[in-house]
Amino acid sequence: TTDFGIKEALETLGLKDINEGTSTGSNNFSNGELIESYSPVDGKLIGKVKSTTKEDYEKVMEAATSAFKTWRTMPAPQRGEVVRQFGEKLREKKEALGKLVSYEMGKSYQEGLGEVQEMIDICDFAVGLSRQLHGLTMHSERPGHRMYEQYHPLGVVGIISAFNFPVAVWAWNTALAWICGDVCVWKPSEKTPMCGVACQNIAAEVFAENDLPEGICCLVNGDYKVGEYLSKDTRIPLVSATGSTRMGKIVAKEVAGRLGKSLLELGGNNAIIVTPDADIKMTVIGAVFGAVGTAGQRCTSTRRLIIHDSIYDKVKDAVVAAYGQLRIGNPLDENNHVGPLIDKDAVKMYEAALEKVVAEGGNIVVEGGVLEGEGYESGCYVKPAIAEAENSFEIVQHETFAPVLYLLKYSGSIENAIEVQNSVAQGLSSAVMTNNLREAERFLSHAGSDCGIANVNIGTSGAEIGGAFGGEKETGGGRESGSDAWKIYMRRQTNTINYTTELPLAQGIKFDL
Ligand code: UN1
Repeated sequence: TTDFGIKEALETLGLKDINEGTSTGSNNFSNGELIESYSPVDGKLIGKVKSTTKEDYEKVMEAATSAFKTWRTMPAPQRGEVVRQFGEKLREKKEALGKLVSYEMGKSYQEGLGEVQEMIDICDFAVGLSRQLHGLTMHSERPGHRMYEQYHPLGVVGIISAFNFPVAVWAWNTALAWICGDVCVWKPSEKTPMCGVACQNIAAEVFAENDLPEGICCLVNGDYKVGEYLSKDTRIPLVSATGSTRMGKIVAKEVAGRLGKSLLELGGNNAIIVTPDADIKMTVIGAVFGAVGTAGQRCTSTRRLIIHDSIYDKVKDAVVAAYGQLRIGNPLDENNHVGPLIDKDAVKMYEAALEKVVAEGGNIVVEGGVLEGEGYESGCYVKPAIAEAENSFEIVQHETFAPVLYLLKYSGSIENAIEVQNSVAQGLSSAVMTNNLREAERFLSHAGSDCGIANVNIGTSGAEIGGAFGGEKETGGGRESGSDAWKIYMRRQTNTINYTTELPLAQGIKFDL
């Protein structure tokens, strides 16, 4: 059997001696217990990474706060140049990093490459943006006065990211934070620690080549306890956290308690509305990729299909037929569509969801189950499943991070479907499949989808980095990556300058001395 070039990829990424728990990422001060990373692909140990103790963390913060003093004074376009070089390094290492993402996380190699492409894209975006960190100018009410606003670097940005996008979400945050003049301390998921060290190695190389302190880019490893160091630390003005709503609520409370800022990108419960005017072929592609891509472990994964009763059977049959074509297996083998779940705990949650939907009265139309035998030794491979359900079911209201798709029926006008779509606690991504202009515009209107992302004739996942990414309600309200998402990484300052020899007061107040 082939190892799909994993050994070579690890070498390219500087992860050779990782079995000793060597902290190869420079500026990784970690000396704590070893975190073992097992691949969900074949169950084998990939390597061990040292976790960060409280003492180690203090050293990291010293390095970060001191690096900020240099970095913040560098002109933004010069910081952009460093980010450009980082993007170039990512282009060189795209295959190796994409492979590691696939092997450590379990998504298909194509999706691993796609994730690294998102990193490259955000670097390009950030480079241009480094010349556009602009505020507004306003007309002063006082003669001979000028008023404007400017954006200044914020400081140390804490980043907590999830296993499902082990490298891209970090890059969305860091590329912007860096051009904004901030330094970053990153806690990757303890389920994908090797990806964290690999990224740290790539960034450290760039900072070293530019004679810049590596404290601009810091890595801390561990579970939620290390995340707590970040959320409690008053030296960290912004904590950006991606993951479960449960985690986000804890982080939000902690950060708000010290009046810090948080950027939250949490759970989704994303739906595609399929109206009588939908293109069925496109609907099937969008729905199936949305539901089974990344084995249903994207926060944008399609969880619910809300189908008009007049075409319900037709859509159901087409989607069920497409599921019959899915090949489940080693994600590094490009013939497979669906890889494993991240670990056995995730498998248990998947099984529990299927039991629950049946217990609540749902009807399974594509049988699930855990795969066994050759190629499935890790115990993490499951069959994508489909159940007919009601939106009010507790399990349908809940985000299960697995390939379980619920079919829901609506009748009458699109308003009824929008009502169902919005009747969940989460508000990340949504889509409508229709060729009817009125339906599409209603869906996008003020009375339409309540999500941060609303698409027409494409699925719920696979957002481009040029737009602001994030959602409402229990998704947390944060926006990452494109548009003006950069503003949260900076502090705004309003400046009023008087160029006369008088000192008139605002609001016409007289104060004669
Ligand atoms: C996530 O799952 O946390 O829209 C991010 C998408 C990707 C990002 C998903 N661009 O599916």
